[in-house]
Parts: sequence; C-alpha cells; structure tokens
Amino acid sequence: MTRTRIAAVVGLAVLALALAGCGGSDDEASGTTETTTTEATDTTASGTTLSASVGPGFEISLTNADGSDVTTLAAGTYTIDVDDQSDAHNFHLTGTGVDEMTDVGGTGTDTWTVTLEAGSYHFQCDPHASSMNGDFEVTG
Ligand SMILES: [Cu+2]
Repeated sequence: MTRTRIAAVVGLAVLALALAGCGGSDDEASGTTETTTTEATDTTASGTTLSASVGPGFEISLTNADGSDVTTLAAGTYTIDVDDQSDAHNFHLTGTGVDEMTDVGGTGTDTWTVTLEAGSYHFQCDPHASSMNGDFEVTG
C-alpha cells in the first residue's frame, strides 16, 4: 500500500517535470519572437538637454540631442537651449509649472532650465499659434 503510493507520487513527479520541461521550451520559443517596444526608446530621460528652435521661416520644433522630435519625456528637470531665429516669431512653452517664452520681435539664443511634471505640454509661436505649434507628453 505505502509502496504503491510512493510509486504513484514518483510517477506524478516525473510527469510534472516532463510538463515543466515542455513549458520551458515553449517560453524560450516565444521569447525569440518577442516584439520590441518603441515606447521605452522614445521616452527621453530626465536631465537631458533639449533644443528649441523657431524660424527663420514658419518652423518651430523641440528636439532631442539626436535631432528627433520630442514626443515623450520622463518627469524631471531639463535644460532647453533655445534658438529664436526670427524677429517675427517666438517660442512659447507652457504646461504644468512652466511658462517660458522668447520675445516675438527679438532674436538670439537662451537657455531655460525647466522642471516638468506628468501631463501634457505645448509649445507654439504666439502670432501663428494655429499653424506653428507642437505637443509632447511627460510621464510620471
Ligand atoms: Cu510665428
């Protein structure tokens, strides 16, 4: 009786190991087809220096160091190098805790240090807000 039960337990243990082995190989197979997520690489890290530019034409942009448009930032403090290249446009950044702008009639460079919190931020040229603008998200 006891010996039969031991044999049954051993048998179940062997079966369980066999199933676990199958499960393990399935996991490995699915791991090789894992899709890459773009979200992680699109989120710019806190502390990064960004570039804000407006002009000389009807162009406005906020870009990462590699020249790509800022789309998602991690919450934190950033340095923004601003280049206002036109006396007909300005760069105006707004969002939670931030309201920074250059003069419309002035030109030149400036450096802003801004602390961004989770939420939506917006930048625009005030005289041409409907056509010269952009948005990005800050994640907590
Ligand atoms: Cu403008």
